[in-house]
Amino acid sequence: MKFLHRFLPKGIGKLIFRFTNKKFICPFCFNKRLLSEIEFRCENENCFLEEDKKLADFQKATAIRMNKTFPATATSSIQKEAQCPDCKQNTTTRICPECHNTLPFNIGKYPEVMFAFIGAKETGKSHYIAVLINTIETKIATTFNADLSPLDENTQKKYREEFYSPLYQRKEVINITKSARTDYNTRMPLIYTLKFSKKSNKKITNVSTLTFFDTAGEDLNDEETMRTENKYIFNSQGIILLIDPLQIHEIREVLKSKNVNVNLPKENEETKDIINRVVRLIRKATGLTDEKRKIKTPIAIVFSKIDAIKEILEDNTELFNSNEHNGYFDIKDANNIGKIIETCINDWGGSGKALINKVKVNFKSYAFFGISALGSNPHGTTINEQPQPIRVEDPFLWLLYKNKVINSNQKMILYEKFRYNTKEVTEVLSLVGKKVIEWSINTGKLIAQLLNYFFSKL
Ligand SMILES: Nc1nc2c(ncn2[C@@H]2O[C@H](COP(=O)(O)OP(=O)(O)OP(=O)(O)O)[C@@H](O)[C@H]2O)c(=O)[nH]1
Ligand SMILES: [Mg+2]
Ligand SMILES: [Zn+2]
Ligand SMILES: [Zn+2]
Repeated sequence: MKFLHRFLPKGIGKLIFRFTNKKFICPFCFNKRLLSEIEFRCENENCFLEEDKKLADFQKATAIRMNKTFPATATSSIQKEAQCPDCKQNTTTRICPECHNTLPFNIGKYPEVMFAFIGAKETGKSHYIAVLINTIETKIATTFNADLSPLDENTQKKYREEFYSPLYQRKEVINITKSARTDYNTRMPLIYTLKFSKKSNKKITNVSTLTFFDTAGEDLNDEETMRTENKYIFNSQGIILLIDPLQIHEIREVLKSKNVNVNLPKENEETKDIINRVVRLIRKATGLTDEKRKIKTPIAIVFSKIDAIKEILEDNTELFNSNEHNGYFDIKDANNIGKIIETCINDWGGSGKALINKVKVNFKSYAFFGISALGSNPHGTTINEQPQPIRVEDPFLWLLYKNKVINSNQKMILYEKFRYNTKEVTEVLSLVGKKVIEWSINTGKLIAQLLNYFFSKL
């Protein structure tokens, strides 16, 4: 194929080569490579085993013995199957040439959307991911005619064992996330296929590969760890930054003064410092050194655990009424909620104001949200009932909307405005019209009278 391109006119050859040799980003090591560079791993249990140094490096293991790996034979287009040079058996296991992790079977086929969940220790990131995925699978699936399916066994197992089972089956809180420096499992993403279909005939209209990355709060205390262990932050198409209102000094003081009965967690790392690190990292990694230019990655600033501060937010009932969204991202509702949360952050005083300013100065696209994964405060390490989430889907849908995966109701709002305005304009025009006609008739009458008078004098 590569050879044939040489005989085609230069432009067309280049175009075909680019089309047939697209690039992909590995969801494990984040290297960008050509699809034709993807390698294979033999699946035959009886074939030779060999030391896999690249995979061992990724897993920080001393040595790993695995089935043999070998390059693809095609130089362009996506090769889905290859024959092991030793045992001659066919294999469909495709691996990243850099880190040797098994790649999602549909890599490069659909748009890839990666979301990074960040925030200080114990802000509620893991509980949020657990409840969000369940909410997408159940609620969003119905209101959006969508389907979220784990892409492989690893995702299915990881979600069930680390997120779903403790919360939904054993009714326990999820363990703190271990540092990716000591546990490579933390770096393993949850990868899903998200499909949307038509209500009428269930025809698939849109497919994306959706990847979620949980972060260990402690890894965000050090920029070097973030650069090496949390590469997804600067490779993601959306950032969800969680802020725990219970870790904010001013809010804790109000809660104490009102004798509100909640277990207050430790006051962890300042969110402001985390944003500073994230900004520096993204700027360095993407070469965005011009401080006048803003970061394009959309960032959702999310107040977690809003259930615990209900008493100091009591007038804001809207915050506690989940929105159905009904097949689109509801912009009007999001703006209302955003204002409530922004005001709340602003009211902390100096540090809250500084945080809002930092986000606005550095990010082109940002929005404020309020959510609760559990709906109530856990008792120590147990929860009383099934999670009763509040508004967990809002930031997620906003990021999908920003990535053009779903639509907002902005067009509908504009259309309504236009219709309303058209009605007003028509009314004004008909009034003006009437006046013009009246005026013409009167002027006509006057001219007729004048002519009459003029001719009678002749
Ligand atoms: N009231 C309330 N508490 C919550 C909620 N979600 C989580 N929590 C509490 O917050 C604690 C920390 O939540 P995690 O999800 O483990 O926090 P994390 O951000 O993943 O923490 P690290 O893994 O250490 O970075 C939990 O053990 C719960 O006690 C919520 O929606 N409401
Ligand atoms: Mg966690
Ligand atoms: Zn890789
Ligand atoms: Zn083999």
